[in-house]
Amino acid sequence: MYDPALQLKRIITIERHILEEQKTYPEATGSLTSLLYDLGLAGKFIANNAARAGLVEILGSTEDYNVQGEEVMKLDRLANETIYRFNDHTGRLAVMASEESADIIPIPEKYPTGKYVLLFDPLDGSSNIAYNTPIGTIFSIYRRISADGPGTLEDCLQPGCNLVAAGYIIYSTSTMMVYSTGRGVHGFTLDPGLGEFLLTHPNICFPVKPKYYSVNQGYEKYWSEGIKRFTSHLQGLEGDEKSLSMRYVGSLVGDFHRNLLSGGVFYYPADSKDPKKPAGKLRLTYEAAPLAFIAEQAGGYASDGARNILDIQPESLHQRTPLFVGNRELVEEAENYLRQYG
Ligand code: FDP
Repeated sequence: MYDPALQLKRIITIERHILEEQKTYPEATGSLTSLLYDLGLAGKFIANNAARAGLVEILGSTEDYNVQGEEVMKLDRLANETIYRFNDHTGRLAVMASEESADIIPIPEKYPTGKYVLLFDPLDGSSNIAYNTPIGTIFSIYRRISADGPGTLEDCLQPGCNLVAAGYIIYSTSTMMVYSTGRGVHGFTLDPGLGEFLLTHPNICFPVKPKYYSVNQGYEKYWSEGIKRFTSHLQGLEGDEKSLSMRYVGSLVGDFHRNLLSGGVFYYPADSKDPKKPAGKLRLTYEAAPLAFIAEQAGGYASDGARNILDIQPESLHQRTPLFVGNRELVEEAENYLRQYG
C-alpha cells in the first residue's frame, strides 16, 4: 500500500547527503559541503540551458578556439562562465583552473580567498552537443598548498592522490551528479519537477562481471602492438575467452558513467594519429585524475598504461595522458599487454 510517510523517508536530497557526510569529519568547517552544493547548483543551471539549447539558439559554434585548438561551442562558454561565477565570490577557493582557459583563474581581488582549489572541465564531450548525446561537467577539488593570498599554479598542479573530492555531472536522458569525497561514490538524479538532486545510486561499485569495452576503434591503425593485442583479447580473439560488447559514445563522461554502472573498461591510448599529441587526447588534470579518483573509490583503477593515474605529478595545466579506466583487472590486463608488446 502507498505510504507517503515511508516514501518521504526514502528521499535523500544531495544537500542532506553532503551534510551527513560532513558530520563524519568533526573538524569540517562546512566549506567543502557548500562548495559541492554550489557545483550541484551550477550543474542544474547548465542542465537547464543544455536542455533548451536548441530552443534558445545558444547551440552552435562561437567561431572561437580554446587553448587546445578545438572549436568552442556556445554551451561550453556558458558552462565555463557558470561554474566560474558560482564560485568566484564565496571565499572558499584560492584559485580555479578550467579546461577552457590557458592559465589559472584567479579569484577577483575584491573577494576573499579560501582553502580549496577547483579544477574543472565545464563541458566534456562537447563535439556531441549538436547530436543530443550525453555531455558532462567534470570537477576536482584539492586543498591549497600555498599558505594564503591568491592561489598559485602549484596549487593547481597536484597529483590525483591529493584530491579531496571529485565528481561529474552528466547531462543526458536525465541529469545526474556523481561525486566522492573519499568515502565511496554516490549518484544523484535531478528531479526536474522538484529541481533537486535526489540520491538514486548510493555506494556505486563497478560490477564484478564487466560488460563493455570502450575505445575509438576507428583509430586502430595508429595503435601500438600492445593496444591492438589488448583489444583482440577483449574481443575474445586471443584464446577461447568470451568477448565483451563494445560501446563508445565519444563523450568521456558518458562512456565512463555507463561502464561504472555496467562494468567495463574505457581507454584512450597514446597513438600515432597526431604527432602533436603523442600521449593521446585526454587531459590529466581535468579528465583523467578526477575519473581515476572516482574509479578507485568504486573499486576500479585507472592507469596511463604503466602507472596509476593518481600518482602522476602534473607538469603543466593542460598536459595530456593516455587513459585506461574501469574494472581493476581489465586495466591491469592493459598494463600487462603494454609491458609485453609495447
Ligand atoms: P570532445 O572532444 O567531444 O570534448 O576530451 C574530449 C572528448 O570529447 C572526450 O569527452 C571523449 O572521450 C573524446 O574527446 C573523444 O575523442 P575522439 O573523437 O577522438 O574519439
